[in-house]
Order: sequence, then C-alpha cells, then structure tokens
Amino acid sequence: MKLIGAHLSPYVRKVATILTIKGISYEPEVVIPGMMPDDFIEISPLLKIPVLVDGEVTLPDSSVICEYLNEKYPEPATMPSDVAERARARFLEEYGDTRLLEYMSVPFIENVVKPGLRNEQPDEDRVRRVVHEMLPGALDYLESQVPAQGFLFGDFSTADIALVSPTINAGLGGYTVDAGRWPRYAGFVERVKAFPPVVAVLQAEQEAMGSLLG
Ligand SMILES: N[C@@H](CCC(=O)N[C@@H](CS)C(=O)NCC(=O)O)C(=O)O
Repeated sequence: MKLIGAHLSPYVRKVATILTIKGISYEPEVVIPGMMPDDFIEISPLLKIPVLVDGEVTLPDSSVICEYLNEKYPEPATMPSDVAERARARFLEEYGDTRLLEYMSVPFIENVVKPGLRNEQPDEDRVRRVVHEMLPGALDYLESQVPAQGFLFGDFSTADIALVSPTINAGLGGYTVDAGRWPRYAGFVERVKAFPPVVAVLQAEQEAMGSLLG
C-alpha cells in the first residue's frame, strides 16, 4: 500500500490515522502541493493530495479513501455501524475537511509555510481576522457537536480525526483553542491527539518534518 502526499497535510494525516488504526502498513511517497509531477493528473484529476495505491486500486480524495479502507478492511471499524450515526459522521468529516480547515489552515500557512518554505513574511492581520472573526462561529458549532468525554460515536471514527486534524495544523502555526470559551472542543482535541494511532502518526510527521517544525 502506498500513501502519496505531504506529511503535514491534514487530509494525508486523516488517511494515515485510519491506516494505522487498521494496522495496515504503508509506504509514504512525498508529493507536495505546487510541485506535483506532470503526470500526477492521471491519478489525481483534481490535482490534490492524498492518493492511495492499494495494488490495482488507485484512489484520490481522503474521504473516498477512508471509506474504501473501512469497507475493504472492516476491522476495526472506523465508521459507526448505525446508519443515522454514519450519516452524521460523514457530515462532520465534511465540516472538518472544508469549513474548519479553511480557517485553521491560515495560522499554519502564514506562520509555518510562508516563513519556513517560501521565505515570505506572515500576514499577521490575516491570522488575527480569521482567528477573531471567522473561527469563533465554527468553534461554537463544534462545541455543540463534540462529546464532553470520549469520541463522537464511542469508538474512534474518521469524523474524530477530521474534526481535529486541521486544528493540529493551526497549533503548529501557534494557535491554541481557548479552553475557557470552548471547553468541550478543547478537551476533545487533546483526547484525539492522545489516541495512540494519532500519536504514532504525529511522531512520524515530526521525524519527517523536524527541521520545518523546529
Ligand atoms: N477533498 C480533498 C481535498 C485535498 C486537498 O485539498 N489537498 C490539498 C493539500 S492539504 C492539496 O492537494 N492542494 C493542492 C491544490 O489545491 O493545488 C481530500 O479530502 O483529499
């Protein structure tokens, strides 16, 4: 099995977490956004990472990949068994992948990617605007969705990592969730980060990206 992507991508991290939970060993192959090989479009028509290669099967899109992995390798399950819960898990996964990531990527891009990879100055006003004006609404919503204890649907699911992976990137860019204002979500983030498969994935990222992460 091959996981094509870049180590700090929240979407790649989501897939790496699911592979790790299922005990599937995989070989990471680095493809960095903006520096994709010319023929990458043949395996990723939207020109995005990650892409999974499982024998004859090549799949783009982290949500499609996670669903494929859960159907092909069902144990341990990484989606709830109840139909309605599974639908809710899919929406929460989508929320993490889109709205939450849109906001949480800003501290990461401005404070990690720009100075570390592009030799550019961070736009601190942009970070302040997103953190103070846009992110609070998203965090209010998540505060109403996540549990006070444990994970969203009992056993760890794809939705759990999808709702935390973007926040891990923001953390690398110096952002911390205010636990006074959003205690449930702040606690949930810490529980997901402490889940052993997530710890292992973050450790591998740290080893691969040590110089960028300082
Ligand atoms: N819906 C896709 C989104 C993937 C995505 O946006 N990946 C980013 C990297 S974190 C990317 O490849 N960006 C390249 C670009 O937009 O040019 C998924 O879940 O895999």
